[in-house]
Amino acid sequence: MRGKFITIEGTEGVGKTTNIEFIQSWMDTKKLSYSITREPGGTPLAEQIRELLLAPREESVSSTAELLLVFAARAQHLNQVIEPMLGEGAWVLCDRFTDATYAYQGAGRLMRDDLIRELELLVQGSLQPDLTLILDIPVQVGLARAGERSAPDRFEQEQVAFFDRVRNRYLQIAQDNPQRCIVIDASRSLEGVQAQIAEALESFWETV
Ligand code: T5A
Repeated sequence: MRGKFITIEGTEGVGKTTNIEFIQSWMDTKKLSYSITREPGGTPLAEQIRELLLAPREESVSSTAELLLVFAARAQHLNQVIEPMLGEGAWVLCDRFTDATYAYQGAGRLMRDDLIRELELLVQGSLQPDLTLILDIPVQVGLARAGERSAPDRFEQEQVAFFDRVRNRYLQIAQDNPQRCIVIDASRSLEGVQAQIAEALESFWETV
């Protein structure tokens, strides 16, 4: 049987990395075979593209170049990791996927949705996540959390208005895809966030 594809999304510093460990322990209790990966990245080539995308630089990066790099990394990741794992029956937990492109390149960079949609079709065909957890938090809180952890990458150097657009797009995506997306209130304590995630996972499990 084909594996399930779970993605975790949200604005900067929302707690994706922190909560992936929690989801991993849930998958362990269910005795699932799984792979944990991330975007951009997940293969040696895609990780190199990630470095290109995240490195702060003097040169201004064209939004089109950024969009194509994101999808180039995704094409490689799908081909080398996601599709083979799902085909073998393993679950795949991915830190960000195409919703991030609609949020960051679409709403953030103001790239046209129809262009993103064309690239989405080219790169992933009809493949969509089975479950997407969207961690939601006021932008300033997330940026403060991320700032305490490490120096800002190229995206984290953007203005608050950029991240407000990103956050609103994520909420819109959740509204448009209620069968796939669950919004988690990530402003609560870690225990509070994880209780919501556990509930979402258990509800999903009942449908598997
Ligand atoms: N990107 C990506 C695009 O533009 N287009 C795309 O298509 C894709 C796929 C890199 C960037 O790439 C862009 C978007 C991104 O800018 P990333 O590394 O996944 O993607 O993004 P980041 O958001 O930068 O990831 P971070 O690692 O910064 O944030 P996390 O993982 O959401 O947050 P985390 O878990 O590291 O937590 C941050 C801090 O908060 C604390 C943690 O301990 C940590 O110190 N924390 C909490 N504190 C209090 N209460 C809680 N509930 C907490 N939860 C976590």
